Amino acid sequence: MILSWDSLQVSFVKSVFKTSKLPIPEFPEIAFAGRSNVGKSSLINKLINRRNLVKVSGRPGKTQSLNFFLVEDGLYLVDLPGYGYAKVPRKMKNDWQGLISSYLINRETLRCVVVIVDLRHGVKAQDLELVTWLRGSGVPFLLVYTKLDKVKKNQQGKNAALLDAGLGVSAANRVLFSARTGNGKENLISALDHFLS
Ligand SMILES: Nc1nc2c(ncn2[C@@H]2O[C@H](COP(=O)(O)OP(=O)(O)OP(=O)(O)O)[C@@H](O)[C@H]2O)c(=O)[nH]1
Ligand SMILES: [Mg+2]
Repeated sequence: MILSWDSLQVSFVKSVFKTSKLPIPEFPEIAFAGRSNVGKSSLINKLINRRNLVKVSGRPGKTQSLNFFLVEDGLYLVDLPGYGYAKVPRKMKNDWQGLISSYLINRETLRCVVVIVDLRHGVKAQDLELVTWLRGSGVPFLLVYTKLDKVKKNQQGKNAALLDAGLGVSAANRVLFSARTGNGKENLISALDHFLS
């Protein structure tokens, strides 16, 4: 599927809190996962050139449902709730986990899960857990190390190498990105196109 990512028609479709409410799987899908506050929603906004179509906040735990966005009548982008936010009650946490893992495993139209990690931090247990689980489950994923603008130039490569080693990926299989500057957007797009083609 060939898309020009520059001037896309994107519309919000729905927020989903239950597996039974998922939209019909009629289009290829890309889902965005990562810790609370890592920048999932910001990354999607940058990707589609929209300032705030996807709600962004300084408050972790902003996105609490699976939010579906339709791109050009032919692709769903799915903003997932973040993990690792301690203040969420345990019962709710389990419900989310159930919803998200069943979505990721069963969604036949899901082409790729973009796993977003903060380039400033080392590997977090939950990131490794997710990546390991996706690998074991055969769900295709792409790692994106974000907030590149927050890391000094001479530190960027070192941080990325530590994440690569900790998560078990090669430099060819991840993308460095900044939602603030748009740095890395071209690489992200070509990586995504690969999953969509
Ligand atoms: N400097 C910088 N800030 C960023 C970047 N990406 C996101 N942020 C900021 O990080 C905060 C969280 O961004 P969100 O996009 O809401 O993060 P999220 O992962 O969707 O968060 P939840 O929905 O709560 O899980 C906001 O204050 C963003 O402006 C980036 O690349 N660089
Ligand atoms: Mg969000």
